[in-house]
Amino acid sequence: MDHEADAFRTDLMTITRFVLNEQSKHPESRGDFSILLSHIVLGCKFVCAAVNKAGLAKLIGLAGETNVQGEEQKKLDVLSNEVFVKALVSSGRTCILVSEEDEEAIIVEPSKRGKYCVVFDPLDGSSNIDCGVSIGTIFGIYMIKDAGEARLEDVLQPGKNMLAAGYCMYGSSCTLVLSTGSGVNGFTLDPSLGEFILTHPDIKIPKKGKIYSVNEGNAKNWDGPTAKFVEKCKFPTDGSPAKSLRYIGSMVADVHRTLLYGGVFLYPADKKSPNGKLRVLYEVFPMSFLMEQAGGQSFTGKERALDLVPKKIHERSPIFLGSYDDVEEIKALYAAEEKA
Ligand code: AFP
Repeated sequence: MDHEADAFRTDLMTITRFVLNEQSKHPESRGDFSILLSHIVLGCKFVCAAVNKAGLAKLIGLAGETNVQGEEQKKLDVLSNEVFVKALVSSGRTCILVSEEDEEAIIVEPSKRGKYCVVFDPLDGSSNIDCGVSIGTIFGIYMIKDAGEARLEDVLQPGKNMLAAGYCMYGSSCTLVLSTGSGVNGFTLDPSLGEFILTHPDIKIPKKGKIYSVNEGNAKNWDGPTAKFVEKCKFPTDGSPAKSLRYIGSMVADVHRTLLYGGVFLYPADKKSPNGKLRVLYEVFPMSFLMEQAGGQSFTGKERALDLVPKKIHERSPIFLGSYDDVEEIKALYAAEEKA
């Protein structure tokens, strides 16, 4: 990269410009999707600012307690949820919202309704907040089947029906990764401009990776194929070098690294949690959508993750996602077990 030229770059591809360019490829488009996305981007900027201030907030009072002004402080995940729900409803483009924070789906009142359903985790990895580890927002977007009526079935669709998916990572920088179904692009927030700028165009995951990412503390409860795969990562029998282990415990950060460097992220089923831990609608589907769009794969241990049809909005599923060849190995181990 020519850093000198970069320092003086004046022709910036902002996320708004990028989305409008995409929109112009569809002359029939009325701009509804661009408007929805601009509201999601606003939510991400708001949460980014709140996360950056989280350490500072401790000086004036702990989350959930009262600060020196006597005001009740909201926990960051509760605050993030409120921010996204309000941003999405006020876009006038949504009809059903499913949030990790809310037991029930939110059906938007008719006067504010649009044709999109948004499933999201407003602040995933929130148990990491207090130690400053990267956390993020994950989202997926569906279109409603019948514009006249909003029903729960509109969000209980397989992930392959999603129109778009993405995440925003609040880390050393704030990065928004998005796919609208034709590749994956990454944008970094320039704090001086308050704009997300295209910094990672057309992300492609390496075909095979050198990293595996899993909570090994659950190993004693794993099934055979998962245990065999991890064993192969550490003690390969084909002459290839052993893989490195990297696990942050914050899905957005673990998946972001996997997308850029390659390798595999797994949250398998185990004896204690036969459906794994991660939620289908707002963790498994959006991340699987991005992986496939970047040339990788995503598998549940039984099927392609995006083919799964959820029956409940907060359903969980095991997940293995990442570099094409690595996931192919996991699929072969499950196929062999089924045969045996
Ligand atoms: P929290 O939101 O409770 O921190 O959970 C984060 C998460 O859902 C996901 O981001 C991680 O990949 C996963 O859980 C980590 O789970 P383990 O702590 O069981 O490894």
